[in-house]
Amino acid sequence: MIELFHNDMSVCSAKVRIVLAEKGLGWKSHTLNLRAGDAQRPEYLRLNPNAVVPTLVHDAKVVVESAVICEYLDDVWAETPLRPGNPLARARMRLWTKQLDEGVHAATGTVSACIAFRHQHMKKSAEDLKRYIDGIPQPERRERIQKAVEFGMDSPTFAPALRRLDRLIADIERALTDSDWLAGESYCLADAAYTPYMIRLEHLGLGDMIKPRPRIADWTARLFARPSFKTAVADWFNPETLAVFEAHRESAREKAARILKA
Ligand SMILES: N[C@@H](CCC(=O)N[C@@H](CS)C(=O)NCC(=O)O)C(=O)O
Repeated sequence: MIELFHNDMSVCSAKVRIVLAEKGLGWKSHTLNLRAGDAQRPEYLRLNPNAVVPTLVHDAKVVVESAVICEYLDDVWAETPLRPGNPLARARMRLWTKQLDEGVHAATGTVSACIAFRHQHMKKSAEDLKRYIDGIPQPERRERIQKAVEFGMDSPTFAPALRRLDRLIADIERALTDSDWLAGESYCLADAAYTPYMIRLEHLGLGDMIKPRPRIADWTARLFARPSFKTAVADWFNPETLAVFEAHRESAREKAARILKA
């Protein structure tokens, strides 16, 4: 029995749903409303003390951290492998998933909050907003979200996060010179992991980073054409969240163009 505690448009949740879909596994869904602070409720903190989604519960065993969950799924359902068999290709795969955890995910969170999610937070009462921010257990994440809500795209964290993502896109473009997929000739956990981050860039109005780079444009088209993209990502799009992205897309596109040209 597989249960997933997740959120419809969270990138880390989508990453795990893609792996479940690629492996053809059935699972029971428990959705959390992150903006309402569901991940900070005591009953959820008992599963995941980091107050984040996703959390996997497999036969009553709890696994947290999306990269760890994906490897766990690949270990348990090894007959449909999503990690390269070749040790060097597997090392390349892990370098990609490692950098997601070491900066790319935080940069995506910053950019998303500065452009779009702050507008959802700002609808809360001052008291609820304070309770939400104070409830973020990691001081670094707490400060990032606080600044994003207060300053939006003028936050001192916005431009460095945007540049980090632009560097990522350039790195992916280079990597795809040698192979069709991130770690070699077959689709693997690294390709699955980056898929939600690529669609997030488009949602935020940052697709111009991808368009002029032909290999990454082709790679994202192939990622988005996979059946797992429909069932694990697109079918979970939340119309209210999409409307927030849409409302701020043009100003984000303009601001990003100015920052990246400088
Ligand atoms: N390193 C964690 C990061 C998880 C994370 O940051 N999740 C976000 C959504 S993508 C979250 O739950 N945020 C809580 C919130 O917005 O309150 C993982 O990979 O599982």
